Amino acid sequence: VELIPNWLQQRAFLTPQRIGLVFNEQTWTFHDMLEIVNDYSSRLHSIITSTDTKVAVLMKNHPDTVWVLHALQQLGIEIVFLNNRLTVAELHYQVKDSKATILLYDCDFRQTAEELHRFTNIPFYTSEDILGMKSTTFQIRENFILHDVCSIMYTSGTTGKPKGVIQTYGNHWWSAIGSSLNLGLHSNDAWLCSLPLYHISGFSILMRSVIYGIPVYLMEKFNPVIANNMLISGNITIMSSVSNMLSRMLNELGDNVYHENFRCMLLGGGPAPYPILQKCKEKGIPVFQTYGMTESCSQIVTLAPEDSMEKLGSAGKPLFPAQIKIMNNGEIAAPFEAGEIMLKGPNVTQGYFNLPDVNEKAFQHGWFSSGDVGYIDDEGFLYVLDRRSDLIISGGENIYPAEIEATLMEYDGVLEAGVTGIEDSEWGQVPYAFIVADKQVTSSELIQFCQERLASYKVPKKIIQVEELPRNGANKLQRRKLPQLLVDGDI
Ligand code: S0N
Ligand code: AMP
Ligand code: MG
Ligand code: MG
Ligand code: MG
Repeated sequence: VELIPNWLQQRAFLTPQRIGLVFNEQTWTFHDMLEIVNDYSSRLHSIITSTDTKVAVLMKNHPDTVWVLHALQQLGIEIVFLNNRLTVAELHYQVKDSKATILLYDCDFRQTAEELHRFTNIPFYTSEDILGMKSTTFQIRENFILHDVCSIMYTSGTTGKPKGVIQTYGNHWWSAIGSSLNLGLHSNDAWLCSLPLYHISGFSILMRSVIYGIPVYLMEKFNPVIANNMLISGNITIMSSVSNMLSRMLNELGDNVYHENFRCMLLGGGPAPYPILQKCKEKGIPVFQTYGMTESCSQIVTLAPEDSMEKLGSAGKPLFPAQIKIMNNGEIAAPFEAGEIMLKGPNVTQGYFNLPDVNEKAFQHGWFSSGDVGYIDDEGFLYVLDRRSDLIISGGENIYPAEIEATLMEYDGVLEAGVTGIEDSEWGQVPYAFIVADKQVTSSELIQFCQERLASYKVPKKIIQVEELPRNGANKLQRRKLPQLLVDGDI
C-alpha cells in the first residue's frame, strides 16, 4: 500500500511556528493546530465505536469546523460533508444514503440537527459537546493510506437523487500537488477561503494549506468589501472564487487596486462571463480560469493569465498529473471536434458511494466521463461548451432540473413539469419551471411547497403554467425548448 505521512502531524513537525489558520483577528500556528486537533480527536474517540466509519458534518466556515475536519482524519473516520443550504428533507436523504452514524453540527443549525435526529435517530453533537467529552487515548496514525476514503461529498444526479462522491487521501494529496505544479508555491503564499468548506472548492484549500505549509484566511461568510480589503492589504496571494463573488467584488472595488502580492484569482465552479474577464484584465487582476468538479477534487484544467485573452473562453490545459480527452461516438475526437470531456488522473474519484451500476457507466478503461461537452483545440486547450445533463449552475451551486421536476410533480394537480436555466445577471442562471396541471394551481402555493422541500437556490424563480411541454418522438422532455414557451413579461 502506498502511504504518505499524516499530513497535519508532518506539517506541525516540519514548520511548527508557521501560521496555518487566520480567522478574524485570531491566528494559529501549525503547532497550535495539531494540539487542538489532538485534543478534539481524543475526546471524539470516546464516542466512536468500532462500527462507526462515517461522520456527517453540518458546520459553517469556522475554526471549530477546521478542528473537527482534521480530527476525523486523525481518527480515520470518513467525513460526509453536508451543504448548509439544504433543507431537512434533502439532508435526511444524504445522511441515510451515506450510512453516517454520528452528526456533528454547528449551533446555528440546531433546529435542522434536531429534526434530522428525529427522522434518523442519529446522535448529534456540537463542538462544545465534543469539548465536554472525556478524553481517551487513541492511536496516532503515522501515515495516511492513499487509497483510504477521506471524505464524501454529495452531488445531485440526473435522476434527481444525489450521489456521494468518494474522495480518497490520495485524491486530495494529488489535487494539492497538481495545483501547486500549476500555480507554483511562493514563500509568502496565503489563500483566502470564503467558499464553503462543504464544497471541494473550500475544503481543497484546507488540504493545500497543510500540505504546502501556508496560511488559510478563513471567512465565515463571503463579503465583497471585506474580501477586497484583504486583497488590497497584501496579506493574501491567492483567492478561490465563483463569478458571482468576483463580479460583486469588482462592483465594490471602485478605483482601488489589489496589492502586488496578490497573484492569483482562481475562478471556477462554472463558466466565466466575458465582461468579468474583460474588466479584470483592465484592472490588472490575474484571473486563472479553472475547470473542475467534486469528482476531480477541485481543479483539473486551468488557464494561466498569459493565455487568458488569446484563448478567451478556454478553461486551459490539464494539471501536470492529469489528462483529458474528448470522446465522440466512441472515438477520440479530432481537434476542435466537440464531444464528451473525459478525465484521468490521481485526483479523480474512484466513483460514487454504493452505486456500482452508476460507476460501471461512469468509467471507461480508467477514464471518467464528466458528462460535460467540449472540445480541445490544436494546442491542447479545453473549451467547455455545455454542461452535463441539463445541469443549471446558480452562483456556483448545482441545480438538476430532474430534482425540481420530481418535487413539483408531487404536488396535487401537477401532471407534468419541466425545468430549465434562464440567464441571470446576478447568479449566471436561475431555474424556471413550466408545468401542466389538471386544475388551477397558484404559483405562490407551489413555490411554498418547493421551499419546504428544496434549498432556496433550487426553488424556481418563476412557475409558468402551459398547455403542454415540448417532447420528442420518444416522448422525452426537451428541456432546451422550454424557453420558447416564455412570452413577453415572463422574465
Ligand atoms: C455566491 C455565494 C457566496 C452567495 O452567497 P451569499 O452572498 O452569502 O448569500 P446569502 O447571504 O447566504 O443568501 C442571500 C440570498 O441569496 C440566495 N443565494 C445564496 N447563494 C445562492 C446561489 N448560489 N444561487 C441562488 N441564490 C443564492 C439565498 O438563498 C438568499 O436568498 P433568500 O433571501 O431568498 O433566501 C454562495 O452561493 C457561494 O458560496 N457559492 C459558491 C459555492 C461553491 O463553492 N461552488 C463551487 C462548487 N464546485 C466545486 O467545488 C468544484 C470546483 C472547484 O473546486 C473550484 C471552484 C471555484 C474556485 C476554485 C475551485 C478549485 O478548483 O479549487
Ligand atoms: P461541481 O462538482 O458542483 O463543482 O460541478 C462541476 C460542474 O461545473 C462541471 O461538471 C461543469 O459542468 C461545471 N463547470 C466547472 N468549471 C467550469 C468551467 N470552467 N466552465 C464551464 N463549466 C464549468
Ligand atoms: Mg457538487
Ligand atoms: Mg455543487
Ligand atoms: Mg401530482
